[in-house]
Amino acid sequence: MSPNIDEKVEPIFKEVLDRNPGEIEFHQAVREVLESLGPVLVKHPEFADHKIIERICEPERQIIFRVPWVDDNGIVQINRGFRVEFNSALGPYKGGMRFHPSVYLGIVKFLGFEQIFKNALTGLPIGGGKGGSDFDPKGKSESEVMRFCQSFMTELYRHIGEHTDVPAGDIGVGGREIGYLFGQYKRITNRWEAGVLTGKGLDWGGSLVRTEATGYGAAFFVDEMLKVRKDSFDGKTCIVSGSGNVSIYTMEKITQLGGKTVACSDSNGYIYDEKGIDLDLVKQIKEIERRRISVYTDTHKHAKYIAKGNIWEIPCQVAMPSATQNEINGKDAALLVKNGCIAIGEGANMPTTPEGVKVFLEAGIAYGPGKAANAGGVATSALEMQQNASRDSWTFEYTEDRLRQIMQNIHKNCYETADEYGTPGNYVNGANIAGFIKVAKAMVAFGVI
Ligand code: NDP
Ligand code: 2IT
Repeated sequence: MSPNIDEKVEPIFKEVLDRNPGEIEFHQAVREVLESLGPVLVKHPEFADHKIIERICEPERQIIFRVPWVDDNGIVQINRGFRVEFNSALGPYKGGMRFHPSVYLGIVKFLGFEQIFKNALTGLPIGGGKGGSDFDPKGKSESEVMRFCQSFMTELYRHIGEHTDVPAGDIGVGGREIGYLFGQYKRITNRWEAGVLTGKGLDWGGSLVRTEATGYGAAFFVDEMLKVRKDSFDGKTCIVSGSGNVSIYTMEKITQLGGKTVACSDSNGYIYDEKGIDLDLVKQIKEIERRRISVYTDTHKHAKYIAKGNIWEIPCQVAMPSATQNEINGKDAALLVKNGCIAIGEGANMPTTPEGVKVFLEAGIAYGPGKAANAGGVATSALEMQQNASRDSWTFEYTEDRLRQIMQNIHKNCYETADEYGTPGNYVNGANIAGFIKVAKAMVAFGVI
C-alpha cells in the first residue's frame, strides 16, 4: 500500500492489487496516478458517486492470443500476443505495440493505463490502449519478423479498426513491423484503411515528423520547463539513455536547441563521447545496420564504451531516460541531483521508480513525467489519423509546428493544474489530475457503461 494515497482512494487501490495479482508494473502505474487524486474527489464528488476511479482502473477489454509462426529452420514457434483496450471515453483506443521478451499482461496494462491520461493530455480525440508480444526481434531474420507480424495480425485484425482501436509502434516495433502488419491487415480485410495503424511509411499514408515526434516532443517539453526557470538547453550537457527511436530524435532536437548529448546506451552498455554523440553514426548503427551500440568506438576511438555500466553516473544538467521502465532508481536519482542535474524529461514510459520520483520532487528540480513529456509521439499519431481521414498530407514544417504547440499546451496545462491543486511545479500531479479530469468528465456524461 502507499502512505501517499488519500484514505478515500486507498480501498480502490487495495481492490486493484487484489484483482490483478503479480502485475507489479501495473500496480506501480496505478499507484502513481491514485496518489494524485485525493484532492480531485474533494472538488469533484460526482467522480466518486459515479465510481470513475474504479471503472478507469478496469480495462474495457483485454485480448490475449496465440501467435504461432515457423522460423527459418522450419521449427514451429509460439508467442503470446496482447491487446488491452483500456478506455475509449475520448476516442478509439490508441497506443503502441511492444515486441520484447519481457512483455506480459502486467507490462501491457501499465502502458495502457498511462496511455489513457497521456492521450487525454494531447487534447486530441484518442482513447487509451496498448499491446504487444513476448516475441524477441533480436537475432531474427527479416523473413522471420515478417512471418511473425503476419501471424500476429491474423488474430489482431478482428479487434481493431480506424474507429475502434488504432495500434502503433513501441519498443521493438518501428516502420518495418508496421509495414508488415498493415500489409496483412489490408490483405485479410480487403480494405485500404489508412487510419487503422499509425507510424506508417511516408509512401503509404504515414505522416512526416511521426518518426521524430516522441523525441522532438520530449525535448520541447524540457525546453518549456527550462523556460519557466528562465533557462534553456543552450550549452547544457545532456544524457539520453537508449539508442532507439525515442533516444535518437531526442538527441537530434537537443542539438538543435543548443545542448550537447554526451552519452547514450542500449541494454548491453553505454557510450560516453565527451565531444558529443555523433548522431549520424548512431543512426547508421541502429536504424540501418541494427547492431549494438558498442561498435560506436570502432570508428570513434576517443569515445568510451562501458559494458553493463550505469549511464546515470555521468554528470549532466539534463537527463532524458528514453529506454524502458524503471531504469532510474532512487540511488541513480540521488546521484543525478548531486552531480548537478536540473531537469529530467522522460522519453520512456515510467522510467523512474517511485523512490527516484520522490528524490526528484524533493530536490525541486524540473521533473517531466513520461505521460506528459513523451506525449508528442501519440499526438503526432493523431495528426497522422487526421491526415488520413482528410486524405491529405502536411509538410514537415507545419506538422512539427503543430507538435510544438501541442507540447507547449500540455506543459501549460500540467503546470497550471499543479498550481491549482496546491502543488506548484509538480508536473506529476499536474499531468495525472489534468488527464484524469478530462476522461472522468466524459465518463460521467456517458452514464454507467
Ligand atoms: P526502440 O525499440 O526503438 O528502442 C528501445 C531502446 O531502449 C533500445 O536502445 C533498447 O536497447 C533499449 N532498451 C529496451 N529495453 C531495455 C531494457 N529492458 N533494458 C535496457 N535497455 C532497454 O523503442 P522506442 O525508442 O520506441 O521506445 C523507448 C521508450 O520510449 C519505451 O519506454 C517506450 O514505451 C517509450 N515511448 C515510445 C514512443 C514511440 O513513439 N516509439 C512514444 C512514447 C514513449 P536494446 O536494443 O539493447 O534492447
Ligand atoms: O507510448 C506511446 O505513447 C507510444 N508508444 C506511441 C503510441 C502511438 O499510438 O503512437
